[in-house]
Amino acid sequence: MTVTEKSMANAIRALAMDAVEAANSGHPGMPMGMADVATVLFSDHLKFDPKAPKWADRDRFVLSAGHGSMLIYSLLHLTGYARPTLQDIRDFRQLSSPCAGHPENFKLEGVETTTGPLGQGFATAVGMAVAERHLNAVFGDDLVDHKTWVIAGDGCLMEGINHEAVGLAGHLGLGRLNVLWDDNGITIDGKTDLSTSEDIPARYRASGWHVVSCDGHDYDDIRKALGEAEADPRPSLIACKTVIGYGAPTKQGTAATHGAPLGGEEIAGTRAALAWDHEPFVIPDDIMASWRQLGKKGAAARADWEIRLGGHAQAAEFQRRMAGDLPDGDAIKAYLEGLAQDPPKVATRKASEMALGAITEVLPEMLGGSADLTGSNNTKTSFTKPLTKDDYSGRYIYYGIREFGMAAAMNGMALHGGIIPYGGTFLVFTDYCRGAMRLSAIQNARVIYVMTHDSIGLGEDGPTHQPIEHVQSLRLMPNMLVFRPADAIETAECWMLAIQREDGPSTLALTRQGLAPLRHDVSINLCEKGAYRLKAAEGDKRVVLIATGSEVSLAMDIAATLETAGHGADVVSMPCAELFDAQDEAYKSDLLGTGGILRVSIEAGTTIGWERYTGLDGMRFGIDGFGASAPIDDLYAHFGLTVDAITPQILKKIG
Ligand SMILES: Cc1ncc(C[n+]2csc(CCOP(=O)(O)OP(=O)(O)O)c2C)c(N)n1
Ligand SMILES: [Mg+2]
Repeated sequence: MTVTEKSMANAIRALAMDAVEAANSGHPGMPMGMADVATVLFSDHLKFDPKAPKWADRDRFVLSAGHGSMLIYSLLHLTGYARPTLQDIRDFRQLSSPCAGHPENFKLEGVETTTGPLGQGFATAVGMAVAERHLNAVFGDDLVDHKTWVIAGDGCLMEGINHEAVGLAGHLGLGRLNVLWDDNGITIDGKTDLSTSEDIPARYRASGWHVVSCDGHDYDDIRKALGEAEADPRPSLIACKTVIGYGAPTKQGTAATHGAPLGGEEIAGTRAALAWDHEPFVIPDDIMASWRQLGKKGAAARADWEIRLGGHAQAAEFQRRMAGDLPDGDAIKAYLEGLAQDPPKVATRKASEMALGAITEVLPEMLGGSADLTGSNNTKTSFTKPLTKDDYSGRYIYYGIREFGMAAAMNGMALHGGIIPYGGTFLVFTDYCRGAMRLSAIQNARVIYVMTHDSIGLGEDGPTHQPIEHVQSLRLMPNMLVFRPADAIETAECWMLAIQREDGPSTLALTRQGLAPLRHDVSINLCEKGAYRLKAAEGDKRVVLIATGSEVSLAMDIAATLETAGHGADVVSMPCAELFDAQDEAYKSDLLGTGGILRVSIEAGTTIGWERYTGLDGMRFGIDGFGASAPIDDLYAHFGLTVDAITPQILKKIG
């Protein structure tokens, strides 16, 4: 008997409901509802090879509705990826299993991106689609010619970030992006008409998308819609009308199937309704064989691609870029040596632009952008012409006022490979980016956030624009490196550390205001250890001043005053607290001072957390309320961040 598509889809349904039941937790409804659509996608459209999950020219498949993780786990298992094994699926949601609650890109090959926070998978896929077009423009059809497919739910489309992602994809004409919308009319609270009456197809069409719909349980109709989507030059939304929890006799079509085990009785009823009379986790040989056969169909395309790569003039450069390796040589050595000759007094945002000039010249994989603050973030260089719908070879994206969308798209580019994305906005608007920054960190994605206007130093725009808690709160985020350089040389050093870091994101917090040069020696990257002694005490050491960014020169001035008063003071510049934390104890205690030495921190932001370095008996200068609107010098005076305000307090403390 030939195996029907329905029975292949039912294998997904069975694995999903049984795994959720075994874990006593999870989301069976979505995989059961989208099983038919996914079966058609994997059999007729998706270009993939389970034996080569990292094949650079594979289609990218993003399960944006990450709660339906059992859908992707089932598909990976059935089509023949090495993992997940059946045992992995049996252990769904257990510590030992790569089948985590939501798909994690670092746990399973075939999972292109971590999803779960609704809307972000979709927005990440936009970045993957940009990466594909850009690399295609650089390396040609022979090496780069693939599509990006997304399965998204009502929630992904309802999130605010969807507006940003859809707008960007439509504007950039990303025709190889196809989104399968699980149009089941259900979310957790019940029917979608509880909370929305939006005309979603109209919104997409108005944004330059092609929209088509289908009955998500009718194979011919699904096939037709997917074919139309592939053929259309615009990005496509395929509205797949589905029944959540398809097959569950009393619960299908209801929110009850969304996020809870179906229960023994309902599962028995589902088995009967689907005519699936196999034990839990048992896939009959003929159905498994059909799936495995389907999983082999991409091998020939992959072999052809390998041959094309082998004979390609740009093969080595393509492989270097996809591997994420930097080219040989020191990208900024000459630039740094030039700086050292005549260190300029510039804002670190300007110093960042200068460093980027040198870096983007020699690193073609750098692809920049800004959320409508190009002239303020100083993110564009003469080597990065605009990336547009008409010229994808460009290396600069005008993201528009879409901070969250920009950050998620950058994740997609980094995860796609071949690109090191960087993008800017004001530091205060990291609040808008934060969900995606967190996913950069979780996913070990090399994304560089260029965040300018990093304190009250921006002056007159006032408290809404003045970051207070931002630097410190980003330091709290695991695997995020936060750099706050103090002058042009530190800025260039921090840029290189961010670029050299292959396994995670970095944030550069940069000033609007000019900063005096502090460093002259460029023989080694002093920022590498996160903190270093910029000035050693001349007199008998009583104080260690620890500062970052714009406050380092203030610390130098305070130290000079203390020395004049007969008290030796070290100044420690700490451009990256996380890198400093990673040093050995000897380095740390030598730098911070021990045994009766007063430690003082100065940073124009929250003082919370600085006890970590100053100890409870140290002193912390910063700002623990919101900022204010005034010229910069007035603000520093108002918040007590001046030599005159701080020095007497230190003198009093050391008696
Ligand atoms: C940003 C975010 N907010 C809330 C949630 C919690 N959540 C998970 S699924 C879901 C409902 C999603 O509805 P839909 O996409 O229609 O999925 P379906 O119920 O159809 O499977 C919610 C609110 C989340 N994962 N991410
Ligand atoms: Mg839904």
